Amino acid sequence: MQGNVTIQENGIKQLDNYIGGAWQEAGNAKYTAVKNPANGEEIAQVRLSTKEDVDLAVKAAKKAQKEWALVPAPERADYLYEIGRIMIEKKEHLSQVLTKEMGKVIEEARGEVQEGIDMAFYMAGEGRRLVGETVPSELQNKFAMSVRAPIGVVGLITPWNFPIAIATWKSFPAIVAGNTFVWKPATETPLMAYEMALIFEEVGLPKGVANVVFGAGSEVGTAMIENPDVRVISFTGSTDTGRRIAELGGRHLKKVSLEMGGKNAVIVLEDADLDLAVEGILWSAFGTAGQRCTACSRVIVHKNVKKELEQRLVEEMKQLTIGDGSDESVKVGPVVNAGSIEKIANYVEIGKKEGAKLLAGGSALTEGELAKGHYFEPTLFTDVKWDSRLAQEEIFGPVVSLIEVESLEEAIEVNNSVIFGLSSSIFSRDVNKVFQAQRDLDTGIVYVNAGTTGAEIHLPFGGTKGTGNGNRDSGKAALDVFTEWKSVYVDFSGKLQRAQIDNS
Ligand code: UN1
Repeated sequence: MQGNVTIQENGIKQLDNYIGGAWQEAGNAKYTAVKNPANGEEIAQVRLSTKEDVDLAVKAAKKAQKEWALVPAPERADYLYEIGRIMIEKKEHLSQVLTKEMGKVIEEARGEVQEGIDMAFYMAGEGRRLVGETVPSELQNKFAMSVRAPIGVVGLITPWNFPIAIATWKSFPAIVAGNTFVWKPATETPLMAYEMALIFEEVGLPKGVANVVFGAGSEVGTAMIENPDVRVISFTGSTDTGRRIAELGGRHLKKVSLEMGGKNAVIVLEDADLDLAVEGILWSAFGTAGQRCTACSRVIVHKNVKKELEQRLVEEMKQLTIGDGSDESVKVGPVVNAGSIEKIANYVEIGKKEGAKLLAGGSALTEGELAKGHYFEPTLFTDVKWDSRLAQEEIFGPVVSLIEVESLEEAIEVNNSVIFGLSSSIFSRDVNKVFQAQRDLDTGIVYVNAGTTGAEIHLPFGGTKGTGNGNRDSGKAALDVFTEWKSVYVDFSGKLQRAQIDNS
């Protein structure tokens, strides 16, 4: 079929960029190995692109954009319907590759691919909406409306933890709105981007609409931001990188949309259904080995149920099977790489020094088969001080900190004390408390009687404060990132009418 990858003698695929509808030649490009975090096996090699590669891709995208913008939006949407259909056909294959390159357990990988499929059909529907407004003019015989206009070439920078879902959150609204894009996936997860490029090619998306450039953020990301023809940068990733992108983007007057860290909490009140709370905490804390922006990393618990919750969590944590995520019975897969293990272990040490009490886990797993991959035990601390580093900083691994409080008001204050504001959750059966919480929790997403993960694609996804910069991925809010509002006035009076003057 399509796709032009060099297969090396040992069977390893060498991934090159997809630019202007063609697969770039290897030339004298440099490559780096992509490894399965579950067992350290090399599964591909990915090109480390240069500024020249980026500029080539932007040029192709710019060339394609003028014509693409003139294709009627419902017709642009037809490509998304087709992409969605092929993703359904390939769902199992994509899920298997996803687990292999990123490590999440296969059931979650299937869920993530489904999230991408959902996004395809949802955004395809936007092709027949892209709603603007018609409003009365203040002057006679004058018509006023606002329309969503495409912006141009957009740059997408996506993370390794949701290598397909987040890419669809950004590329699909970009496509339907009439933009063309250059996408830099994370170097840890290029296979998902390669698979998506194959699908873009298969549906016959006009050349240059979708471009994939592999490589490091420092080289490829920077070149994208500095290229004057890239009008928007949409980024999901770490707070440090996001800050650098905002700074550089600011200098170049780029529209920048950022989705960054989280320090999400589950609040458990004394009237909560504890069985449900335990399930919700385990799923949102240890799913994806805690490597979701939305992962639960704090549990804020009322003092009257603290002991019981601790006991139940410790008990249930023993049931979590850890291992290679392609094994259907495994509940917790590996973390992404050795650097991640080091960071998590470092936070465990910080927690101990800060006086938090370790109730479960706390170590990397290095026995037997697990030694080949990067595994960390699901870890639970209690008696954590709300303002300690353990309770304030993003760890991005399977570590949960329990914090005791005496009231709903205190729980909300503790929840809101972190610099992030992505997701929060409350378990309670008291409708008054629940409504007070959903009003006062300062996060972009609030769950009631569910954990902190599980966002659906037709609602806005994003956070307050240090999690973002006011934009949202997914839902129709995503269109605000990828369109420019244009206000159009049509005067059919045949004379000069001055607004604010001739009608007063
Ligand atoms: C992320 O972790 O960046 O709500 C995305 C969820 C998923 C998306 C997470 N639907 O957990």
